[in-house]
Amino acid sequence: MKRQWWKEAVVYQIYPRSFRDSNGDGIGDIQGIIEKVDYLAELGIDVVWLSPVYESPNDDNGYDISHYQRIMKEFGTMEDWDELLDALHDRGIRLMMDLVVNHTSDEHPWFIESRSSRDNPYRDYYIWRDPAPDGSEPNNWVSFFSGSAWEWDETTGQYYLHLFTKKQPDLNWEREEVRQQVYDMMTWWLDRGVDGFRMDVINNISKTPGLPDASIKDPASRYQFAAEHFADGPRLFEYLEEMRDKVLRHYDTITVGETAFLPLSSAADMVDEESGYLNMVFQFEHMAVDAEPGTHAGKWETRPWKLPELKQIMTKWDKEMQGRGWNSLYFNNHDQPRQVSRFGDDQQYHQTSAKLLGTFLHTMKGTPYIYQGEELGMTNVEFPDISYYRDVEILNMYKEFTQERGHSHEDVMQRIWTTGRDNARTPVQWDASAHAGFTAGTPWIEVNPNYTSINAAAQMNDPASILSYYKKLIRLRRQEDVLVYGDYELYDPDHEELYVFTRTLGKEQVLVVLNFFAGTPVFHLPDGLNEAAAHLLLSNYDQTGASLHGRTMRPYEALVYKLA
Ligand code: TEU
Ligand code: CA
Repeated sequence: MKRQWWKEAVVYQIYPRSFRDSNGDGIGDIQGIIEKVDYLAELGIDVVWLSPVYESPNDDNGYDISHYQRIMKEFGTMEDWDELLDALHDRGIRLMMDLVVNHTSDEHPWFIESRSSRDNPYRDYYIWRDPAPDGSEPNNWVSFFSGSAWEWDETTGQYYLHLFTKKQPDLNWEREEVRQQVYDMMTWWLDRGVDGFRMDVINNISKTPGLPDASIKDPASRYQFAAEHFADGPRLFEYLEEMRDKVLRHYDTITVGETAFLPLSSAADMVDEESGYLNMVFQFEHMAVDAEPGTHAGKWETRPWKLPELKQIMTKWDKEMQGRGWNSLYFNNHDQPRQVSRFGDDQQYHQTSAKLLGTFLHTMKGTPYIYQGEELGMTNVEFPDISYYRDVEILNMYKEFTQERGHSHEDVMQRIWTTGRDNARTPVQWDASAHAGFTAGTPWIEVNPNYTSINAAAQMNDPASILSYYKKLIRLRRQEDVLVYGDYELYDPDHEELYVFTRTLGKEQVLVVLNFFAGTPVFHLPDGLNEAAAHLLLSNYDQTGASLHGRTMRPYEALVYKLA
């Protein structure tokens, strides 16, 4: 396993719309980020992953791009972007941009051309098909955001494919010119000084030829989830190899593919250090550990999750990558509910459980990703009505579930409170002033009412705060090579409350003991581990130095010990 800077890095994701508004229009912007680069430097992170800031009509908050080489006017100018890049680089922080090339906005010039006529040179930049004989959609694929994945276009009498909203038409990667346009755009950004890319749904770019119907998962619905036809397509690696050889290999980049539904073996091939194409991927198996499979509600149907299942998933991914590739480590991003609410306890054990989850993500083997506000223990939000919500996925699902599937308003609101993406998109809580110091204006989405108690200002100088603890975690990884490159070994896989593992690098060994719940189980030092020379590296509780073996754990207690 080669030593690489991106293996040693901690990445911080910024969702610019909700990070900090500098000009009072209620929308976060690049100047707002520039105001906070010292905060990021003090936190100690090494890379910023910046969600899309390109020109966009914001149907999906920037994941619908209408010009890849211009900055969205709400976020500022290209001069602002240059200033941000310099401000980050001056502090030794690298910048990873979001590459969204499975689809564009329907307001992109390419699509405007493509939809204008069947023989337009840009026609097959996108995926157009005749209607089925009865006039309905070309196949039965459902969109991620409710309804058919096809939209009828009257002008040319065909449908176009959109796995996401109808304002996000899928690009046709089979067209060589499309691929070359993407590679030219990537090169343009890399030559401007960008240090890497997070690649949005990058495994979706190759579809099953002929676009056949998906198998029936939800008999009550006309449309069926079709990941079998777009999550691991026949030309995916051909395209990524071309991207690697034409662009990536010429730069020292960090790359992470967002690869929901990509099988483990394909993911390992994708990130293989010798023969692969990207540094790492975001896998999603652990993001389904609390989902009730098999219902029409999919991710919106949740159930209590089981720790042994999480251990099994994380251990499987570690073993598959061992000696071959590398993993990302995350629980949060702009698409996921807040981890302290989902996997911790955002009431009685808010601070302790937030620190527990942070300890897990920063002592496992892989590159940790911190999502904005995670370092503050920001929580989910329960807005009283659908009118408070902004996310197109939520708004479409609310309509589908209440109008087409007969769910009550109360039932759907509960699902949105538990799982909705806007949980992660309420403005970052900087202080206890109006709108949490996010904006001097009216925020585009309401601030979580708990900002008066959960905010950066209240934690900045508190050594016991979640923020202070995250700084310690990041420093610990930097000082302990074993936490970056050490082999991971799981103990007691079936324990329902304790996650116990070691990291070993040569003679160095670290033991991590995590109590993921509020119970008080007794910890038994696994056979073969020796605590004689053990000393504490980090904990979310004060420690008395009592022996490890036979210790009664406290609620959400995290222990990180150097054994050798
Ligand atoms: O997400 C793709 C994706 O898999 C998510 O849509 C996820 O499946 C869904 O939110 C349910 O959890 C990427 C971006 O991260 C997301 O914000 C965009 O909406 C989407 O692609 C389209 O670009
Ligand atoms: Ca603004």
